[in-house]
Amino acid sequence: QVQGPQGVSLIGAPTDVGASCIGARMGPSALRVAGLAQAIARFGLPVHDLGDLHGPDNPAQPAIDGHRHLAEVARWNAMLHEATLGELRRGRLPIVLGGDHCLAMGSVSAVARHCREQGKPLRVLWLDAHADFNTAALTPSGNLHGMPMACLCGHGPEVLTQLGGQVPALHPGQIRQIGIRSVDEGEKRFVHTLGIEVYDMRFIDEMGMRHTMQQALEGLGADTHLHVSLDVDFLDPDIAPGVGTTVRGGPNYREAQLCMEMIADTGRLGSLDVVELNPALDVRNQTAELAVDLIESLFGKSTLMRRG
Ligand code: 6HN
Ligand code: MN
Ligand code: MN
Ligand code: MN
Repeated sequence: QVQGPQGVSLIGAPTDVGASCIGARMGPSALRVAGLAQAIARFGLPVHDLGDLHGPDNPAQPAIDGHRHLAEVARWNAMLHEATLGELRRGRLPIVLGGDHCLAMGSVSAVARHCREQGKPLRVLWLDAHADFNTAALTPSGNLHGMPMACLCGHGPEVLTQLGGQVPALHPGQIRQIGIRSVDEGEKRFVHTLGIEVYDMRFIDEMGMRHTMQQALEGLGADTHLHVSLDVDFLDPDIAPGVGTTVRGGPNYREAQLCMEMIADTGRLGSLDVVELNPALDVRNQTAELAVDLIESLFGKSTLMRRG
């Protein structure tokens, strides 16, 4: 059960400027159609849907110096940074409705700034099939949705690393990556060099989701702010087909539920991204509905049921 926030704010960021495959721009609508606001309101929290941010279109241009659409990605993230920071300062729990995962640069940098101002520890749970630690020199695609972790850790173009007013926005020790199963060669070496704690699918297979989450959540302080960045491709494509970059062998329905429930049990959830949902590839909005179902668990649904 979420403790503390005065309410929840939904911030739509309908863009796919960071991706090759277009369609994630429809993510916010699909999540609203799947009943996200109503589902959260059932927990007795006021929900403020701020509507969608308006930013540049996807120009569909090739990469320049290793980055595709750098100016557009910077614009979207500057707006999202402001919007997220504003909601945090109002004491609300922001939920970013993506949009592709480049948006985490704006949201997480805002969360990091807010925690710095409040003197609160921050932990970021990165739920994803991918590490998203590419740089211009390492990327096979130039797509900025493959680079938000690197930028947040201070490795990337200044216009992105400086979004939060302090570089780096995040230190490797604040990050836990879960569900990882597709990492590019150079990116893999970089993740090792930085010393990121990665709970990849091999780890989850061997240790189980319960042990994985116990470790990922270990050492939280009483006032630690937990940010969850949920890339929908974290989930197994059998249950979540509505994603541009599916990778086989992700967490199944029960594993994903347990992951969310254990986060809920901490009572520390402070902010959330839901990204990479691509309704153009979905089947009857089932991936959006699954995301809403999982977010209910993240807000403590199962705990409430257990208590009757
Ligand atoms: N995502 N590692 C690949 C790349 O192009 O950098 C895929 C990135 C996917 C990013 O799903 O958020
Ligand atoms: Mn991602
Ligand atoms: Mn991904
Ligand atoms: Mn908090």
